[in-house]
Amino acid sequence: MKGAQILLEALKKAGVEVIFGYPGGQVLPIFDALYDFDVRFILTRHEQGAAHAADGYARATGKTGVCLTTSGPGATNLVTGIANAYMDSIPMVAITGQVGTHLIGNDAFQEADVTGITRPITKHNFLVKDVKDLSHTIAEAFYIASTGRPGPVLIDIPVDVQRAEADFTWPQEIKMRSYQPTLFGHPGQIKKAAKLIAQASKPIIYAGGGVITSGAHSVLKDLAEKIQAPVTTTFMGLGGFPSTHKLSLGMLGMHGTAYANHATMEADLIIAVGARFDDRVTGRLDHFAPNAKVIHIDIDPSSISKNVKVEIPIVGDARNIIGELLEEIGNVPDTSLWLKTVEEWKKKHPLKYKSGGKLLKPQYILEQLWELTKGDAVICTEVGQSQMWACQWYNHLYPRTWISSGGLGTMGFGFPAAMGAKLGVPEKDVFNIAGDGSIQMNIQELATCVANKINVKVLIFNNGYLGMVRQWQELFYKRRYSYTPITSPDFVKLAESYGAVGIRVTRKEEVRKAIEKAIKTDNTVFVEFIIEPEENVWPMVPAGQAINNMIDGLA
Ligand SMILES: Cc1ncc(C[n+]2csc(CCOP(=O)(O)OP(=O)(O)O)c2C)c(N)n1
Repeated sequence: MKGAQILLEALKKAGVEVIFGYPGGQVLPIFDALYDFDVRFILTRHEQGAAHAADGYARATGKTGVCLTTSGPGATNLVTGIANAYMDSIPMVAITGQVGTHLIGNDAFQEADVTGITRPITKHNFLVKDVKDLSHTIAEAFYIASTGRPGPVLIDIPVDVQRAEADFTWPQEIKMRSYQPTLFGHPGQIKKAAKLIAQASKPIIYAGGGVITSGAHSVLKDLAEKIQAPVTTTFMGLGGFPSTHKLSLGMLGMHGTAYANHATMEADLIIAVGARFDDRVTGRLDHFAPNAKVIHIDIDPSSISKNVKVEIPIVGDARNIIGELLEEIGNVPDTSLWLKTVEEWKKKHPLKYKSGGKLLKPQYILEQLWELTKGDAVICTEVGQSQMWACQWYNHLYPRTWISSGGLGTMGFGFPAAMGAKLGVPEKDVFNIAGDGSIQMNIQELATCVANKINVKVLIFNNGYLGMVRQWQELFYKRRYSYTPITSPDFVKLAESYGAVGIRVTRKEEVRKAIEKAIKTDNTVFVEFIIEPEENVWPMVPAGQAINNMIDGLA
């Protein structure tokens, strides 16, 4: 077989159902092979869209997302999408064409050193120089991307390798001496953890994206209920524990709930599961949770004690380890007083916003969206205030229904990610919550949606500003709104010009009807809500402060 055919056969063996990408000179042999190959190919309108769509597909399904582009600019246009997947530990295989092997290093037309460029933002990358290595490399790439702490893997394939011939082989099993993720917890550590849990009086569970990745949501609930510990999730962990549960504290950190932040700071034991103590969560590190001992369950040993010193690390898969812990725990702590204190915080510092007034409130829109979907939809977002309101004002109940750029905070992620998610779970309603700034970053994907009948519902919260930056300027730069007011096209006409549907909403009474119409419409829909321009996200922990040092403009 030719290299290009080997690639496609290998993708099929790896279970790939959909590829997002864009053609060009150095992938012509692959596109020629694709012409009559039985796999769904989605031609995006920008390579960045392809990377984010593969990422959204992966988050919605748990499978590895795949994108394919040409060399040079095609490959460099993937960079943000790869970095985004890397920061959020999303399994992705990115395939790029490369100039012929004899030209590499020559500054050839559309040559870019993409393995060099992506080394710090991939879990691993490969340059395939011999067609005989191709199928095995692809098998390894999928194995690396999807196991351990998942992440993006890039395979760069020179055009002559795509044309060269070799036998197709597919390994039954991948074994790599240098890469063997630990799956089960060390029994000694599990015992120690169970003991510490029994002695705690103010425990909390701090659950991150690893809960979603490992499918630990149901055992996590068992653990929380067994030891009667409140649960706070990170941004990446939303949906890992139902936010309507009595023990739920919602999200912690910079825009977390006040009660999650107070509980974290007061806790005497933090059970961290698949979370990495990033700065948006910890705030000022030397003030973080001063009285807490920490049990840290994580599949990636390099994240243990990286930011916060840990008493009991347990390396392995979160679902396995929680299962092991559940078996080991005999005595459970008495947390009744602690839960009472938490309830008081919840009563004293609920999430709130000022309703009334003429202008639309974004929080109200999200409450209506929740009422209409009851947590069953997939909620994707762009980045900014609208993203934070979507964390706070929509109840996240199920894993893989929250798709948002956490670590990198990439404006322009949500729309293509929603497209990928909808292809992965077509039976679900998929929404993208967008600011008027972010949506303009990958708006070209409207054409991809319409051409492929991918019906995503984009709710644009139009405040006329790059709102989150404006909020910081308001609070910390004396309201000097330097280049944050932003104009937009007529989103309704724009959607219509692409063959999609556009709706504009200015009044509260229209909100519910508009969302209902969007859900019923068998097409991509842009719903533009003209919202209060200077609404802020509260509470907020100013950068560099301890997380119980919150400001709340409504207090
Ligand atoms: C690609 C990219 N560029 C810049 C930023 C910095 N940034 C963070 S939030 C934000 C404003 C987002 O504005 P908008 O999309 O209108 O959403 P809003 O905050 O108003 O809800 C900006 C510019 C970013 N996160 N990503």
